[in-house]
Amino acid sequence: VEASIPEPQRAAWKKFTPKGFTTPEEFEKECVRHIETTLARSLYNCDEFATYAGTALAFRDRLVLDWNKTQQNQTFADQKRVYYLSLEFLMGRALDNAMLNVGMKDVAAKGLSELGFRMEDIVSQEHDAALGNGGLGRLAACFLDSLASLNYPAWGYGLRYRYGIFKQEIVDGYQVEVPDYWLDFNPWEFARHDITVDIQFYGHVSKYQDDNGTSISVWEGGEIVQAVAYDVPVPGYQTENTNNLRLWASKAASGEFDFQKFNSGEYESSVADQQRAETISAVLYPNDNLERGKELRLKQQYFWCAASLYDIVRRFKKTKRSWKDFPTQVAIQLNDTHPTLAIPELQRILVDQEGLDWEEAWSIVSKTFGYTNHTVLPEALEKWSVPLFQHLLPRHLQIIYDINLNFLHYVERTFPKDRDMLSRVSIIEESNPKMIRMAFLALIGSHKVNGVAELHSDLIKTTIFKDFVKVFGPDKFTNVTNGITPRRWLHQANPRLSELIASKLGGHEFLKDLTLLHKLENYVDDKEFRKEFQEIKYANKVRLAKHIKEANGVSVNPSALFDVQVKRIHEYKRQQLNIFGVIHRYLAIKAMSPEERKKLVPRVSIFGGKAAPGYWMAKTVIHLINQVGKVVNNDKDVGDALKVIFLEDYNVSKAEIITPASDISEHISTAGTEASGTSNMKFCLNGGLIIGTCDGANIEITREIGENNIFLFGNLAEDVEDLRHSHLYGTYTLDSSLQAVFDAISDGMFGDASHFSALVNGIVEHGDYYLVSDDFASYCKTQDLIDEAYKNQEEWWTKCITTVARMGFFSSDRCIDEYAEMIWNVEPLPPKQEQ
Ligand code: GL9
Repeated sequence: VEASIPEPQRAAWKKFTPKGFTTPEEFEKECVRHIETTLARSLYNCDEFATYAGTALAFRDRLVLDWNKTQQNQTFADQKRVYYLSLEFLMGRALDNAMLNVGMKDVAAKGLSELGFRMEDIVSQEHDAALGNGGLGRLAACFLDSLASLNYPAWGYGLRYRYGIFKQEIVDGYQVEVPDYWLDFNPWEFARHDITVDIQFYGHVSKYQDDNGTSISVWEGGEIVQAVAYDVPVPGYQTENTNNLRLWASKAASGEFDFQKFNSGEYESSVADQQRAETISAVLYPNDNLERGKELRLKQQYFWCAASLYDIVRRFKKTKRSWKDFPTQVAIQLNDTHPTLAIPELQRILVDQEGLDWEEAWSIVSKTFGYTNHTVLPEALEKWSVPLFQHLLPRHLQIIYDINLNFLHYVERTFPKDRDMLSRVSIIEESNPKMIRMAFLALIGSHKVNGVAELHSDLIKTTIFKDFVKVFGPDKFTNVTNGITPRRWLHQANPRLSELIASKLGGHEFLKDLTLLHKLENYVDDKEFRKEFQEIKYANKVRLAKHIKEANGVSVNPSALFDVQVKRIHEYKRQQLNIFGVIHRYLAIKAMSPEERKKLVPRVSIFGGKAAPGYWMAKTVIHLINQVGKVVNNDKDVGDALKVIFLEDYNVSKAEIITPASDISEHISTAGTEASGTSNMKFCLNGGLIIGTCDGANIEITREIGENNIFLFGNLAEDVEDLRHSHLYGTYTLDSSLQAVFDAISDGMFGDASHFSALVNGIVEHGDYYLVSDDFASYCKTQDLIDEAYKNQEEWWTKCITTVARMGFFSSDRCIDEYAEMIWNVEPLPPKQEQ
């Protein structure tokens, strides 16, 4: 029942609706009030953390007012909404972003300094919201920012993990994982204990006849876990529009059963039940581009899909529209296959609970969903075993079989001569045990499928989804090249550059329309502008050097060329190619005379990234980087010519310091393996150049900024298959400089060689699947070109500035407009002007 203030009393209410602060004094008043009353602290025990909390709560108050209005507005507007379903939202810190979006950072900074604090120190007190692994989760966070900033009526749905991605510590050169408990103080979430959904697991399916004699399936028995909603406001930039991110937490259902147990003295076991229920949303699976088929993961997926769909359907039902309107009111985007269960779940709701017939229901379902594919790596494609599914979700298995049957009938009619086709496109893989191919289910149940960069979107049509292009035609498939939000990745991470650009373009309009950056090309030759641009890069490098000194105890020269590779550690991303290149450089330096060394461009090689806890090869790479760093950084012959740094615990807030400080960043995946990459865009937007392969969005970046402004190398995707074949069956000889690197490793130059034998043997003996040796010579040659290019400073800065000016295409705002038009068919809903 919806309660509401009666009309005659609303005037009184409106009189007292808070307005939010506008001056430093008003901000201070709010901040101090929160510290004194909400936190029960005083001026005698107020540290930086308490001040962060007071500041966050003061801004939260402002956000909540906008958020309430936005949600009201969306409810009354009665227009189509977007629901973005993602198991990961890698949000990072919220305060700085909230201050900038609301446009009150300067006001707060003044207020804080009057209270005796520095903004920078306060902002860095916040714990990252790290509910994601890497690019996929960060993309979801950028999309939420753009959806809110562009006034789209949109909600995100995810899981409220108690533990986000683990914290990485480096101990004796090895990665150690430490749990990330981040909820001690989280002012950005609102527990909605009144918004709950009961979620069923296990049990069995019974068939009954209804009054008309039609048979109906009922899912009975099993156990119930409760989903509780936690809402997080997502503010747009310079708009009152504030969207909602709803995260579900699991809790034991407070049913009679528990109560009985409790009363009969089984206190312990009733508490154990509760703990078991709570494990569903306890922890984020820390794998990137890898699927492991664990039961708890499947439970997470169903729990979240079922709760979200129940919520969406409940909201739709309030409009009293007929079911056939559902796809005109609701667009659901599946971020990878993780939420694919939403498809059979909606079919189940419509058929089993709402009584629609199968065809009618399926036509609604398949118009509602869109599916984004984020990888072609076979080890990342989700498959669930049929027996596990049968056990956990018996009714869904039946529904999937029926979806498959209808689909295969259609394929059989359309391609009567191609018998093999049926087994190739079947949702069920006829293995032992049988497996459910989630990507096929997602594709069949969606009206559009998209990849995340042009090459990737082409590849899915010629590899994993080849047959489906024949079945559905090419129009079902499309591309939306990834993007990043310029608010966080330029304005927030690099405020000085943002101000410099604003001073030339007449304001910050470019943060809402990034294509305006092209006007910077007028300043490429402007002496004053170039000088300031360089000074900003230098200041950002000084800041990173300071961080490196504090974190690693190594002094690096801010005038050196900063070469950065920060991303999850994965063989396909080829950090091993980078570190072998570093060793090659080290050997070259050792062979030089002191005079020759002086002529070198000094270089700092900076690495960062987490390895999945069970991924041994990735952990070996981390170990090798650290060992090389230990040797190189302490070698007197080398000095400033080369430093090797591994930055611990790479995350969003560290990325905000690292990204603006790079001269060259590395995006060097084996061609055809990195679906898009998004940090490549971030580095370019911050005036760094990149070295990269013809892979993912590097290709569009090259097209936009021009071949002269990027350092491309290596084999092409179309040649990868043949090269792999030649490693296995041809006569292949290893490049001699790579051989020298391997010799140095086996000689024990970087410690016990046996630690690295798997890494080396993977290349020398086991087929070099990621083609490190094939690309090594071209990689090293390109690194030499970079040194040469850096010596010509005038030309270097021309490249950097030109790159920034041509990054307009890579705003996530552009992505969201493309999704809205091509896939969702939704319109923005501007905030209502107050009368
Ligand atoms: C990824 C791709 O590997 C990236 O190339 C891509 O930029 C992002 C976003 O589209 O998606 N796919 C994928 O599984 N991950 C990606 O980063 N991994 C995770 O973050 C889990």
